[in-house]
Amino acid sequence: ATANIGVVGLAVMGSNLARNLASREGNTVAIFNRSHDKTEHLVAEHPEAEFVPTFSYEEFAASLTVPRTAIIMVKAGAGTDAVIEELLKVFEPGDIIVDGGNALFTDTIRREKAVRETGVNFVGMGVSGGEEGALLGPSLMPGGSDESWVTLGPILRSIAAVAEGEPCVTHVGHDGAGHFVKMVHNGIEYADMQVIAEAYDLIRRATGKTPAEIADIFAEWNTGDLESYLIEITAEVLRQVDADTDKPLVDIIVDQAGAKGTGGWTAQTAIDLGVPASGIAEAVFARSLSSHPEQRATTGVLPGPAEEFTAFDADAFVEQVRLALYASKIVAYSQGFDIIRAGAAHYGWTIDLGTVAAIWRGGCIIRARFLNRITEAYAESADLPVLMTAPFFREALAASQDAWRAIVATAAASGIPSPVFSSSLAYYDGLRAGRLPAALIQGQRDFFGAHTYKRVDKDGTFHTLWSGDRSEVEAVDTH
Ligand code: NBP
Repeated sequence: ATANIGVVGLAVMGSNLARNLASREGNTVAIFNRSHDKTEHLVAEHPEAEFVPTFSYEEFAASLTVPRTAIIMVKAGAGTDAVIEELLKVFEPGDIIVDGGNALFTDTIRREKAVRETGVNFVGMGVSGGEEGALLGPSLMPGGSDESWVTLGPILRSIAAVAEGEPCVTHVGHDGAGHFVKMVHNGIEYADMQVIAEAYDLIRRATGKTPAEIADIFAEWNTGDLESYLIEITAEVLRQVDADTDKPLVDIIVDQAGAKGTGGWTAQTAIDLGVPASGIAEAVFARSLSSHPEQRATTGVLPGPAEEFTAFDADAFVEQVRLALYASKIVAYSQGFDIIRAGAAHYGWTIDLGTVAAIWRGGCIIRARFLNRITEAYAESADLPVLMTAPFFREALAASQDAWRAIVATAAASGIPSPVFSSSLAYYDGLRAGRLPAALIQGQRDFFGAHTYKRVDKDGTFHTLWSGDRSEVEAVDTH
């Protein structure tokens, strides 16, 4: 046995992660793929890497030093279960199986429980940063047991991205905590991308600026509070010109956004946990709306404004949009951390929210300067009930909200869709509201379903005899 770590699954993510591992001092990497040609190809292409190519699970296990540690990077779902089954035949108690695929966290909880019974450790690990991250340094979100972190920690620290001197990896929490946090990362990513898209759309429609001019605006924004990978690549995409037509590429791309599902998982999980992550959910729905051409054929059928608005002062409008984007982004992150906190409480994980923000500063798609502020907010107050109530964010929201309201109002009046700008504002005002019409909802629920209500002036649970004499009775709370 000569390899200290192994990788199973050598498609783009697995081979890049294997190369990343092999490039770090002291690592020898056993590699295995179901189809042998990928293994042979990787070895042939990278003679410089310390690989031990293997062609059976037995050979793979025999090449690993004990405790054996293998990272699985195969298609999430049945592929992962198939590989775990094979590895369990050749691994021994104390060995570690890491699933680096995009697994649904509930699958990870199930797998961890089943694998633990064999004495082998199972770690579900979120990996963010795409192909380039896997090769040069991803943000890593491992869950699993404390015991496996002892062996895994140093290896993962050596391959992770580095942000401000710190490797972007932490032991997030037990069993499915890592995949849960990765899922929420992706949900936040959906919202972040959508608010950027809404900003671009509003600027373009209201100022008539070209995509290249708007690229300059995003490049400028990338030097301030909004500095982030997504703002940076937005400028690149907007500047791209199509070689065939000489038009901006963004005008040639079909306007139907795809999705691989992790944003939807985040929204579903938020609903299951009762967390109002409306910005993230709206971002998921915005993609689904875009992808239904048969429904969108209602263009010109449904009445409404002409989706036109001309900004009187283009520069001032652009600045208002920047502030609206910033405020909506704060809401999306606040909602995302809310989901993590609720998930941790529900599943019994201890998750340090400030550290989660810190390990997202490098390697991953939502890496941003902004995340430092989140780490600081939780360092000051670890049990902050709503992230955006931290002083820094409160001040940012105070400074941006007039612009935010103006932009949402303009978008609504002009018929320009801005689902995340506007739903984030509604959420924000919902939190601020002293009293909500939820009281009326309770009245309605009591009317048709005898669901009872509480009173503001005394304890207890009450029901009005709506179909009787409409007097109130104290009810036994069965909920
Ligand atoms: P794919 O998701 O395309 O999966 C292809 C790999 O899965 C190949 O190695 C294939 O082996 C293997 N595989 C399958 Br399919 N079924 C298998 C089975 N029953 N037994 C053994 N191996 C099986 O690869 P990827 O795009 O490199 O992604 C790998 C994982 O990383 C996925 O879970 C993905 O969601 C996750 N991820 C991807 C990104 C990204 O940016 N792409 C980012 C973060 C995480 P074969 O060669 O024999 O067919």
